[in-house]
Amino acid sequence: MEEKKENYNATSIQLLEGLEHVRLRPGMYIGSTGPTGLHHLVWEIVDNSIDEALAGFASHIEIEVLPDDVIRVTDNGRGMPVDIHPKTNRPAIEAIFTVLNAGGKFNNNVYKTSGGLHGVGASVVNALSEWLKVRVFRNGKIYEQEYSRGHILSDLKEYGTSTSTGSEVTFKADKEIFKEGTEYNFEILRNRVQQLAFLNKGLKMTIRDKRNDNNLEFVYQYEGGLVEYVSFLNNNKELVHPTIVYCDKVIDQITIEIAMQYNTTYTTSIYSFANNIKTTEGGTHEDGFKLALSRVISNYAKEHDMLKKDEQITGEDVREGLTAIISIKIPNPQFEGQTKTKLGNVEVRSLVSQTFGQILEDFLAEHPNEAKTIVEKCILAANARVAARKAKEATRRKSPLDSLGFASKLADCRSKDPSMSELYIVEGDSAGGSAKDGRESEFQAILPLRGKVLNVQKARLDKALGNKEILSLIQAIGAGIGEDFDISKARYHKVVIMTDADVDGDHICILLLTFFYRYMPKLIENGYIYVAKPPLYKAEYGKTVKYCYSDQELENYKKETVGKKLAIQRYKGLGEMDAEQLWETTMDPSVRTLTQVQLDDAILADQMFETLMGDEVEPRKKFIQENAQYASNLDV
Ligand code: 28G
Repeated sequence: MEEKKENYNATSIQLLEGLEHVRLRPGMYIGSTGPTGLHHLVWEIVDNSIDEALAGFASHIEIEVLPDDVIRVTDNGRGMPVDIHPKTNRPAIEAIFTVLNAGGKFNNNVYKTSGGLHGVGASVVNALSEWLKVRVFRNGKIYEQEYSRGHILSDLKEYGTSTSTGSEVTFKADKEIFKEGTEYNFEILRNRVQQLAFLNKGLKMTIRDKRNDNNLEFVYQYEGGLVEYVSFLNNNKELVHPTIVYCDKVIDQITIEIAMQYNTTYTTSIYSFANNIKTTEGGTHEDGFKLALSRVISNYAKEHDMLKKDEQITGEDVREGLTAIISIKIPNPQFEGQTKTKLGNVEVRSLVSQTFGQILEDFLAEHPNEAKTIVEKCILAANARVAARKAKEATRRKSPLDSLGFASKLADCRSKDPSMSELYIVEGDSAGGSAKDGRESEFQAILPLRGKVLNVQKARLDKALGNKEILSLIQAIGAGIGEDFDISKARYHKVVIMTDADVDGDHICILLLTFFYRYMPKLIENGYIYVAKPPLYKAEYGKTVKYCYSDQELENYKKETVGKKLAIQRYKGLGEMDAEQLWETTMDPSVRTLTQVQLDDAILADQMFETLMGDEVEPRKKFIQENAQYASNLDV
């Protein structure tokens, strides 16, 4: 033993200590020894192949999950160097797998693109593998070497001939380290491989699962890079404009690739990456993008006189409905933040802001129609934001008569127990009057909505938010609105929309559903929203009265009563019913039909709303006619 130890030189001791430390504290190098850490091994190796691709030498990377959860990664690059290093007198490849890079702490990696700093993580993977085998195709030959738990098992062997070049690494994660198991989740691997293909334009990436007979294989190659990524994310979404805005520039060794496009949803999907690592906490690249987006769109709106007095577009407004990917490749990334996923390089902020700003400016100038649509959408978002804020402020005021000078028309119920209480939102003052008289005031509250006000054909949602009745509604429910909404404060666990069974009634119903969907979605998710179904007909003979809720029901009743002299009244609106009739047909819990609104119904309503509020008159008319049954079809 003594003699053997003396044979070690200083470097080999250091080297052994390095990989021993990886095994002692694996979490420091791969984050955890759970599933995330296990999958991280794959990415460390794939990273090296990607570096070889970014250096311009590899075009295809294959990842295979072999039986027993063995991973094989192959690239068609130059092949890892096998020449003898003059100082150590050992093949260069050995260092790649056995020398731990100084300061190679988890997530603190120095970028390797074209700088030739390959192999940062290979030694870590080697240290944490039960066995690892590397093959190099180079110089017309095949080389091979095997390791176990970081130790060299055999010298680099040279055998056979090869006409191609490249590297192949095969390894089995060490069960002694990954105590929760070494089973890979193929979907996690596939998903990230696809993402890497999007992030590295033109690179072909193949992934296979060979653990069973299914032989799953996916091949990804995106010549359009981030343009294809955005188009993939916006698939199935309604687009605001057809052309994806795209920037792909290299400045001072920094690659800036950005793609963006608006859809008609209200959610923002901005994803940023630095050196293919997702920067969940954002950073200077994302800041630069956001700065440019606000600046350029605001300037465009001003320069084209698109803003009314007092209208102002904020950063929030220009991001509504936006799908954007920002990918930066930089030689020395600084990762900061709680999870080291925030890009800190200060020079990147203005670089991205200037570079992308110019691209966006040019895009708007060259696509005037799309520019107009985009900027108009942002102005709409700005107005909605202002309206929502006003509504919020108004509903926060305690007094029922606020500075806007309106008194709520709410006829509240006596019960203070929300689980027992119902709020009826009733179209029209006269129906509201009947509902107030006919209700069971212990647990039923009535809020009349003046149909005319709401039925302004082109009222946008933000206008509705400025509407006194809607403000009363927010106040009545008492749980706030938007982000501040607190379901536990809701004063009623049943909110019933009761509108006329006609086109205008449907229209108001759709508007209310849209309102709830956008500003109080929790009410819908919790099943608090209902639609009441008033009768369409009253049929009577002698003293017998029958209410029919559909044409079909009336037809059936006519058949049942042949020979009788039926008096049929068609209700044109709730207003035609007196208090007693309204109670009997629509409000009495023992006989009424209430349809609970599902989230899907609300999403549909939201889409309908967009169509209803569009500028084209004809399609809107047609749409209203075709969907006149909407409220009654809710229960499908
Ligand atoms: C298959 C799975 C993982 C790799 C290469 C290619 C080279 C390389 C890798 O060199 C050391 C430091 C700077 C030159 C570089 C080959 C230059 C010439 C390479 C991989 C030596 C690393 N010929 N392919 N490393 N550099 N693929 N795939 O790991 O000076 S690692």
